[in-house]
Amino acid sequence: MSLLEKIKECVVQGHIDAGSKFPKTMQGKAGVRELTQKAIDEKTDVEEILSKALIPAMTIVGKRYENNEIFVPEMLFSARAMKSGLELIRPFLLKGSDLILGKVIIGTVQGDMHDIGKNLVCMMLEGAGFEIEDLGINVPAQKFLDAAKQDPDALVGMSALLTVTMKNMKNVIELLRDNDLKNKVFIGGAPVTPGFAEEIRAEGYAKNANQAVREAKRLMDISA
Ligand code: B12
Repeated sequence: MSLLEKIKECVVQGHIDAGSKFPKTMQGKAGVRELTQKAIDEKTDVEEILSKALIPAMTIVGKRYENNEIFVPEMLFSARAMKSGLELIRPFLLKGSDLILGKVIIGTVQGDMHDIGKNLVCMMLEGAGFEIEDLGINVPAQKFLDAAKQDPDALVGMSALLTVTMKNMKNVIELLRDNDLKNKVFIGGAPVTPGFAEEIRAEGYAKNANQAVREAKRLMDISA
């Protein structure tokens, strides 16, 4: 098994590091933390660690959950394992420009606790030179409105991972427009589609963190 495959397997299994007690079968063995560090030390491209190990692992976890092979606690261990890898990668994604391209206000909409994807989008945007105001998870529409009022030129980014919380994106956009705010909005998250973005009149959509950077630049009229 290659190093990237090992990292992926550890995220799928929810094995954070050698000191972790979960899962029992992996106790004492190197986990996501040690293996990701090893990959970094070996000068593996961090984008590759993300795209070939960490992100696909979460897709597998999602499928296993859907098939009732694992349940919420296991999904949570995988999320923690993923975060331990992301922490190590973060400094590399942030070593961007000193130039501030613009500001992005971002959050996961009300009712939704998923933040791994949003955090990754934040890291990439920050690395590309955007200033980030991260409102966190479970963010009520009013909080988006208050932040947008403070920064009428900022982009507003929203994340949703649940089909039931996607509709809250629409509420935020309506609240912004009812208050005559013109902040451009871009959205993302696994169940979000370009069609949905169009339907709720979001100006932008991106399916991953790299595209989120491109989309933020497009919305701010910044050439690549
Ligand atoms: C990890 C996880 C959890 C963790 C979250 C931990 C955390 N801190 O985030 C925990 C265990 C807490 C959890 C809980 C639940 N989860 Co969950 N979870 C997942 C899982 C496995 C992975 C999500 C993830 O991190 N993916 C990796 C990241 C990198 O990808 P991403 O989030 O899609 O983000 C990328 C893009 O979408 C985009 N993007 C994301 N946000 C934004 C924002 C902007 C502005 C832009 C431009 C782009 C963008 O860029 C990101 C980076 O590339 C998914 C399965 C899946 N395949 O998505 C299920 C999943 C989302 N969960 C699901 C469910 C059902 C739940 C629960 C309801 C389970 C329960 N019964 O309690 C709860 C809900 C809690 C709540 N109220 O939010 C379902 C949702 C089904 C649906 N259609 O609604 C899924 C799809 C699993 C499944 N296959 O059934 N979950």
